[in-house]
Amino acid sequence: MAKLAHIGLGSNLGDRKAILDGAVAQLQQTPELIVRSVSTYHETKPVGGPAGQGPFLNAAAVLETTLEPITLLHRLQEIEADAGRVRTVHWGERTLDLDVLLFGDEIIHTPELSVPHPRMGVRRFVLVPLEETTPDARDPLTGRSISELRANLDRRPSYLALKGWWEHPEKSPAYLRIVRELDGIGLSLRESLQLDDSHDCPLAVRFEPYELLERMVQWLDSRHWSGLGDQWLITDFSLREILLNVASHWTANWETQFWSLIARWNEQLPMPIQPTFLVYGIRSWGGPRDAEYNYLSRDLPCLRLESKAIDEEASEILTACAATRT
Ligand code: PH2
Ligand code: MG
Ligand code: MG
Repeated sequence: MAKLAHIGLGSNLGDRKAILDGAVAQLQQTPELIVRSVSTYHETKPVGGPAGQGPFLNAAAVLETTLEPITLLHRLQEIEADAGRVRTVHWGERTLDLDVLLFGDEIIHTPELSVPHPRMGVRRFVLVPLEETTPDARDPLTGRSISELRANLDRRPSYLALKGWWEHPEKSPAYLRIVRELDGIGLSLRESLQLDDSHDCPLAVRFEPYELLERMVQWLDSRHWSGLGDQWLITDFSLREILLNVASHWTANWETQFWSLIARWNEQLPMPIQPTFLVYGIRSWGGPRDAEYNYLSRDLPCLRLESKAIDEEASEILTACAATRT
């Protein structure tokens, strides 16, 4: 059975237009697939990677194919190699980059291939061309359409939620670096609740859930932040994470409690701003708490970190923030 695959194309070296045209022609010559549509080519500033790279031409294409996802990936790699791509520097300049963005509604996590593409929800240079070809295609991770994901990046203020960072004092320098380099507004849970670092008393013991909820919703009330313009708001927690933390402490039946809190909040409190995206550590991949993480993230675009060192994490996050604007 043929499926629809969405791919991203990029080039920032050589005759970029001819290279993208050539890649599309090679796709068209592949027997097991039909090129349904190709977006226009968008010139974009390079995001991440070494300094001094030239601008990219980015595009998206919709393919109908009977190939398995991994076989499609290998075919894309052959086309990249034909265009003279040499894989030396990670995120370095490339004559041609072809990425599988979506493959039907499949969710694939293997060492070789992750679909949906792990960073597509935070990348304007991916979503804008993709929206031209298929605005209604759905990202199976968030359930959001491509148009919704793109519109999410246009919302202001931009809001970066660093899930669970407040519990890890060793992440504090990275948090401060992110706030500083984004020239954003930081909202730290410990400071806001005046928790002192010395004792780790669970939040649920110190605060009645509804009181905590009310405070947090007030901090994140979009009316406070409407004047931020293009500045980022950064929190070292996510609202849902704290609610879940508190609710699961108060009752074994935390799921019901969680949703009744949300229902009360919808009735009585102003709507807090939703994160533009949420950041997870790599340890959440396939780990024992995966179900809980998926539950928390649900419809939110997420960045799952690949870095091992905390300082690299900060760079990875800053790159993702830049990609939302580019
Ligand atoms: N691809 C990257 C890293 N940075 N920046 C732009 N503008 N366009 C890209 O396609 C791109 C990038 C990694 O694949
Ligand atoms: Mg890429
Ligand atoms: Mg690639």
